[in-house]
Amino acid sequence: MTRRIRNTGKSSIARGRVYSGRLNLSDLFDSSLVGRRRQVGLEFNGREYTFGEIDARANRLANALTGRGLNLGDRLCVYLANSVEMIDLYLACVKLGVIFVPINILYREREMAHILTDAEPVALVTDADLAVSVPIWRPAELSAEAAVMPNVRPRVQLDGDTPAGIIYTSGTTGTSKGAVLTHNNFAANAVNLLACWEIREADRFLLVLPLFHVHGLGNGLHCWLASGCRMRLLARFEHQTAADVFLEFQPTLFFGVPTVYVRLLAFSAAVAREIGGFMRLFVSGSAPLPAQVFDEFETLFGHRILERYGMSETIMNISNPYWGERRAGTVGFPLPGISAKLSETGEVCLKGPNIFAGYWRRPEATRDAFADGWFRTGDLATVSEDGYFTLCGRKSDLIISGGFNIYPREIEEFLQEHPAVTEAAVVARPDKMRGEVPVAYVALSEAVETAVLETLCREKLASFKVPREFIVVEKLPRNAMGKLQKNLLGTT
Ligand code: MCA
Repeated sequence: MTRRIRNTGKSSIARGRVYSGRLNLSDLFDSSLVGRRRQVGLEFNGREYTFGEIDARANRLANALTGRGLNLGDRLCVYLANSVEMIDLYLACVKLGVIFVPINILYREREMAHILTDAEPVALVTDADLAVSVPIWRPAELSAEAAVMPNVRPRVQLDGDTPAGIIYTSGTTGTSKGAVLTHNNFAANAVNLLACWEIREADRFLLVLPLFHVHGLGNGLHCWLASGCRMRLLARFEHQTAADVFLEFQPTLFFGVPTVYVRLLAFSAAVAREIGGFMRLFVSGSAPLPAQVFDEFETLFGHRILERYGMSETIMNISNPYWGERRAGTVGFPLPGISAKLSETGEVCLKGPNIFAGYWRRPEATRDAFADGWFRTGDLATVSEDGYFTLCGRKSDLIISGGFNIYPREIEEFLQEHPAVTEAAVVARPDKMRGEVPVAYVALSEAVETAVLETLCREKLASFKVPREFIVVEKLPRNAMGKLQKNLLGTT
């Protein structure tokens, strides 16, 4: 007897239609959420969650969000610390094709205002008391609504070009742009990191980085879900308790910014050795890792940190090898599928499936960011004979403190709003712990205590942007054309 295979799908010819990455992020995560549903996938705040529970929570929440009117392509802003609720929201958005817009939890209202106007979200999910222009949804209310919803997967057809998230480059008015990252961008990144850093189900992953940035979200959360390993998530990194967490959880995999690694150098030699014994891979990024930290870390923990290079617009681009030499001070080679070249001026230009779709509602800025199809990163680099990239500066004025980007112009404009401040210049001061910290030079028209300026900054700006020192000068150094010469301002 011949067995007949019935083709149940209706076929049609849709010429010109692009079928892009129909195995979208949701499908990629299903290897864990469905495939390993009885396994414990997550530990948070002393509770364990199986992948099946995480999937069910996200399905129920997705149904609750649909009930509140969210649809494919809508934006949802999220201003939350790392938590299970934040993961629920992200996965629900992924399932619905709703665009997830995380906001740095350290931002103040002033810094969020531009993002809320620009992204035009349906709502902002937060438990903070904020006076903002969009509806606020409380996580506790959403969870209560979700709890009575069915655990049924939303039926939304998505392809790989669907935007999954918008990551804002900063909160500044005018200059802050939302980088639109698609399902394909995130998927290409996760698949690359799994392959290149050998991330497996057997890993135990300690995630301490904030989920509102690409490092914690695109690398952290995605590598966890795509690999099906067990992840312990912390609300935040706390150096005082970090040694205990390492010893208790015994991770094999850890992602950090250089500030975190500087903190880990304070562990005793015995503790560091023990941690080094069960750890498999330490990865560093978001800011340059000083070669001295790399060396000291190796001496103490017996591991060479793997440094890599990424951006919000591109997720990961260039990485030191897992096998092979991890060279201090360099970021290694372009990841598979990614091409990198240096422009005439030494700027890193990139092509690949990881490159974002463009800036949200900014066609001009998007056009400017590309040259002949290559994304211009704004980062300057050199390449060694054997192909290792070394970053050596930025085209624009940027300070990186503890892995957070600071645009000096934003702080300068803020300071100049004070009636007594006639001029302000913010520059980077090297800092052993944070890499760099901002320092402000101000010219005043009338006497004002610098403590007053500091308090103002503390009230209105994210803590990492508050200048660590205010230096009063008569006037700022300018050249004959009147252009500010920041290089003449001492920072030590
Ligand atoms: C920092 N602070 C926080 C938090 N993080 N406060 C509350 N919650 C947080 N999650 C503030 C504190 O208010 C304090 O400000 C200052 O940071 C330092 O706090 P401390 O306890 O001394 O922390 P630390 O040991 O110095 O460590 C800081 C940190 C933080 C935890 C490493 O800098 C951090 O989370 N960095 C990660 C940033 C990140 O994920 N960047 C990725 C973006 P004050 O001193 O004023 O009181 S770049 C990216 O995504 C690209 C793609 C890439 O390549 O990765």
